[in-house]
Amino acid sequence: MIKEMRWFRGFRDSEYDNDKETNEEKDVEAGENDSAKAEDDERARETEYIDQKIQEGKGTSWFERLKKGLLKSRENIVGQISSLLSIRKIDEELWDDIEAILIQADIGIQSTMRIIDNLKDRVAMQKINESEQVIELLKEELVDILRFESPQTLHDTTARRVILVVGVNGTGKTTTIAKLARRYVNAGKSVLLAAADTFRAAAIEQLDIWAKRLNVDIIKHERGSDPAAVVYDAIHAANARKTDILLIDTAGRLHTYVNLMEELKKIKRIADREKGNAQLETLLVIDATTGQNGIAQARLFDEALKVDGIILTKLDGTAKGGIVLAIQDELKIPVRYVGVGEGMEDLHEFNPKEFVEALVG
Ligand SMILES: Nc1nc2c(ncn2[C@@H]2O[C@H](COP(=O)(O)OP(=O)(O)OP(=O)(O)O)[C@@H](O)[C@H]2O)c(=O)[nH]1
Ligand SMILES: [Mg+2]
Repeated sequence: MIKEMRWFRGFRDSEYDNDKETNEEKDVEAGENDSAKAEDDERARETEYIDQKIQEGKGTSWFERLKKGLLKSRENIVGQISSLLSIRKIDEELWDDIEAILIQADIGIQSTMRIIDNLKDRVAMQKINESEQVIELLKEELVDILRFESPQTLHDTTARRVILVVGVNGTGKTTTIAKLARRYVNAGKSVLLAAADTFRAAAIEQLDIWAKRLNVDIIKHERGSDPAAVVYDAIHAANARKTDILLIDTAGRLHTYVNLMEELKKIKRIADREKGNAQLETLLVIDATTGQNGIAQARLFDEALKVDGIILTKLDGTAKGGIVLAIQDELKIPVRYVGVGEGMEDLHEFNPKEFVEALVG
């Protein structure tokens, strides 16, 4: 995978490092850029990679895929707690050990404390002395923490929607947009994509290949153009065509963090002003493998942009799937989707009960 994406990464790095380039290096690069064939080859490779992602995971049930994606976390949390419970009686030391397991699975101190307190109360009240029964109670507590009432409007599926997808670079914004676009197309909705990551030419190109593969339209401008102008055009196109879903891809990195936030705020202002009768949602993509750092990111994005929901990607790459609980409990922002793999089928609408079942069931 990493190999196939090298062109995009290489392109990114050369763009980021533009300021540092010497003239000599620029000449060399100009020579390389002249080679249209090389670019065609890279585009063909990226297209092949995308086609592979579309095929991946087909044929297995979504629950099996979710379970498989959460395997590392499952082994980490359930494996450890079950083996503890099978050999130990319920005492203070056992609670301390369960607490330590939950904290190291990134469930967060606040959530863990609450879970342990509730478990202790219930065990005392129900006079439970079989340690195996504790795991059932634990499941219920986990579901309870994850059950989060999101604003009603977000579930109004009949409204046209403008979905602004934000997040730091590499978290999975563009590929998640592709996954969402595909879901909406399969559900019979009309979809339009907006390439508002104008910082990198490769970002526009990547979204463009996805659009072709998914057979949806895309609004794009030149690299370096104002992303708010792309959003303005895309929203007007969506309004005129009465498009059900407009998905906006944004940059994850600019020269500075402040620039990025100012750019995103501007995009959001324009989107809000021009959206007509569509609903505007801001979804933040977080990479689960970044652990508690993802929570810090979410705080900053929420402060600047007021985030409506979170998409947590790469849960398949971590044993600390407990981060879902920490996010939802500490930030009070609903997790809307979870990503458990690179395949097109690996994005799941977040359902607490199913998630806990897949995690500790
Ligand atoms: N394992 C795994 N990989 C994922 C998941 N979601 C996305 N990825 C991968 O993460 C990498 C980065 O994804 P992108 O969609 O390009 O990320 P981005 O946020 O658009 O990145 P920038 O455009 O640089 O800001 C790709 O290789 C994706 O296939 C997931 O749920 N699991
Ligand atoms: Mg991207």
